[in-house]
Amino acid sequence: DFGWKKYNSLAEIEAWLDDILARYPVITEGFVLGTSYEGRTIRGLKISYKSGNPGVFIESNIHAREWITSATATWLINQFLTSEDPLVRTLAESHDWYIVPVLNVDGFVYTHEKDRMWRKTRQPSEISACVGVDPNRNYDSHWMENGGASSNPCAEDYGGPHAFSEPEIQAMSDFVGSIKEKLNVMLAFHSYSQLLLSPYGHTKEEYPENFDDLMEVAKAYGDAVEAFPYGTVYRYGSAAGILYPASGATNDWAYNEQGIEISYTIEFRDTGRYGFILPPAHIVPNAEEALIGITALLDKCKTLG
Ligand code: 0X9
Ligand code: ZN
Repeated sequence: DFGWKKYNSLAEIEAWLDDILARYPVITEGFVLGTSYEGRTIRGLKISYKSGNPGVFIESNIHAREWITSATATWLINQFLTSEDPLVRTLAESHDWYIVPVLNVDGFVYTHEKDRMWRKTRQPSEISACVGVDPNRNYDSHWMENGGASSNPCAEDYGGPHAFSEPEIQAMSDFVGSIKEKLNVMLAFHSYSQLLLSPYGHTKEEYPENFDDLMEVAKAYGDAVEAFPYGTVYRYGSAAGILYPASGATNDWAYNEQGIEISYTIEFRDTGRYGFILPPAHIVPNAEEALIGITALLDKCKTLG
């Protein structure tokens, strides 16, 4: 059964979502992003205490093996609904939250049932025996440019036969596109490395026009997390600048094509000791850090012009 002392299956997460929707029928609303290649429904939860709040979109578990992301996303949902801490209440009630705990549903199920280290989607290739596309290279934003993705279907960063070839990513595009006027912030949850990555992913020769703001906001997240009891250190910079070129990723697409000016990839714990196989004892501490960091990030956003 569902909890944060262990990692949960997709069925457990969905049953818990149903329970939340039944318990908080006024504040929460379920939404359907779309249908995966294997026919699963991709579900999201909207939390809104009052209309007209700035919107924050959280995309989680686009990479199948990054289980800490959905564990953290569900913990945040629970805090936004149940916390009695006034700072958390203020955060929860002053934003409209759109949260997709598991975007890559097919891959996620595959990591539970067949291969714990699976990353990609599960759509077969027409030109290869290798299965799946890197969904975080499949958005139509500088797709396949500058060596930021592979054209080899067997590669872990295969960009796909064309942009939006993956139904999960097309669904994200349709849904986010339909609410983009309401969205101020896009956060894409990943693991691991403890990083906040801004646009751009496709080049380090150019930087976004609001890069100084993006770094100030990222610093606020990092400082808040480091000051928190565990002293966990996050580094920050542009994705191509401090990590590697990656084109067609969620936060770059949100920034470049949807005009969402505050847009990050967040790489959670750890820095490599356990990597993707992060022990469940890290779930709550990691999620606490995400809550502290997101609070600081959104507070800093309010001070920007
Ligand atoms: O390579 C990725 O997709 C992300 N790292 S991960 O280890 N979780 O796979 C980083 C993506 C950041 N790049 C851009 N935002 N472009
Ligand atoms: Zn990832």
